[in-house]
Amino acid sequence: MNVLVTGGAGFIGSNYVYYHHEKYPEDHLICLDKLTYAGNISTIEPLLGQKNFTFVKGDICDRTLLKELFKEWKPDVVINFAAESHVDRSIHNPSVFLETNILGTAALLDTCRTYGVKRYHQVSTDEVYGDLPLDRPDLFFTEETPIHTSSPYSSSKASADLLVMAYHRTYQLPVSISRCSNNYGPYHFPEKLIPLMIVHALKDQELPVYGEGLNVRDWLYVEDHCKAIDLVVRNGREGEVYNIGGHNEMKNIEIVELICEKLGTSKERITYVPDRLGHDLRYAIDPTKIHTELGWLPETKFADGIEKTVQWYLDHRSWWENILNGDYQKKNESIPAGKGCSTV
Ligand code: NAD
Ligand code: TDX
Repeated sequence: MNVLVTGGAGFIGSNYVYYHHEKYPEDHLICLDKLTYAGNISTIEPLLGQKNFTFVKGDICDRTLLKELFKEWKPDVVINFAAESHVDRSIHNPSVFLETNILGTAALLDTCRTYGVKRYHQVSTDEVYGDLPLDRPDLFFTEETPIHTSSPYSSSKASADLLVMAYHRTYQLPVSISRCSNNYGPYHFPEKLIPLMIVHALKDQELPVYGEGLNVRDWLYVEDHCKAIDLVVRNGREGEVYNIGGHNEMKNIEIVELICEKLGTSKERITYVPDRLGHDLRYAIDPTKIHTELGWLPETKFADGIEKTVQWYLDHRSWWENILNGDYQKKNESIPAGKGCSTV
C-alpha cells in the first residue's frame, strides 16, 4: 500500500510513521509536512533515504502539490495529522488555524475525491466536545456527545470533522475520524504541558501552572494512540467516529508535581500564572466503542509512560535544546520545498 501521512514531522505524526514503518515494511510511506515551527526534520532523519519512505516538504493547503503527489503516488490511504495544534497559539492568532485545519483538510478531501482512496482518516481531538464539569466524574465524552467547542483551535478541528463527515454523506468518500485525548511521549514539542515542565525543570526555570492547576486532562501514551489509529484505518467502519482514551484523568498540578519528584526539582519552582482564556475544565473519554468494535485498549500505564517520557527527555537533550536555540529551524529551512527528499 502507498500511505500518505501528513504532519509526520510533528509529535504524533512522527511517532506514527516510526510505528507504521516498522510494522508494515512492505508499505510505502509518503510524509507530507510543511515543517512549521512544530515540525522538525531531525525527528524523522533516520527514515530519510529508506527506500519505502519519501519526505515531501509542503503545505496541505497547496492543491497543486497535492495533485502532483496523488498522480505520482496514487495513495491508497491518507492519514491527516497535519494541523496547528496548540490552544494558546490559537487564542493569540486564530487565522492560521482556520487555514491549515479547515482549508487544508478541505484540500485533502477534494484531492481524495478526484483521485480516489480506499480510506481518508482524520486525526481529531476530544476537544471538539468542549469540556465537562469538574464535579461530575460520572460524565464522559462518547461519540454521541454534541460538538461544543471552546477555543479557535477546537472550533477549527470541529469544522474539519464536519467537512469530513459531509464528504462521506455527499460523495461517499470512505472516511473515518478518531478523537483522542491528550497524548504524551517522545518528540512532544516543549510548548505543551508535559514536555514544557520537563524542560523547564531541567533548566532550573519556573514551572508556570495556569489558574489553580485544577483542570483535568485524560492522558494517553502516544504509542497507544498510534496503535488505535492503525486499527481504525484498517478495521474501523467507514463514516464512523472512534473516541480514543484510556481513563487516565489527572489534574494539571498532579502532573507537574510528579515531574518535580522524578527530576528532584523543588516544588517551589511552581508558579501560578493567569489562567488560559476560556480554559476547558475537564476532558474524559469513554473508549467503549473502539474497545468493543476493534478490541483496542491502552497498553502503557501512566506510571510507566511518564517514566519513559522523562527518561527520553534526559537522553535526548540535544533534540530539545536545538528547539530552544532555534537551530532546528535552520535545518528545516535547508530542506527544498515540494519534492522527495532523502537526506538532510
Ligand atoms: P504537532 O503540532 O506536534 O505537529 C503538527 C505537524 O503538522 C508539524 O509537523 C507541522 O509542521 C505540520 N503542519 C502544520 N501545518 C501544516 C500544513 N499546513 N501543511 C503540512 N503540514 C503542516 O501536532 P501533534 O500534537 O502531533 O498533533 C497531530 C494531530 O493530532 C493534530 O491534528 C492534532 O489536532 C491531533 N491531536 C493531538 C493531540 C495531542 O495531545 N497532541 C491529541 C488529540 C489529537
Ligand atoms: O505552561 C502550561 N501550563 C499549564 O498549566 C501549559 C502549556 C499548559 N497548562 C495547562 C493547560 C491545560 O489545562 O495544562 C493543560 C494541558 O495543556 P496543553 O499541553 O496545552 O494541552 P491541551 O490544551 O489540553 O491540548 C492538547 O490536547 C488536545 C493538545 O495540545 C491538543 O492538540 C489536543 O487536541
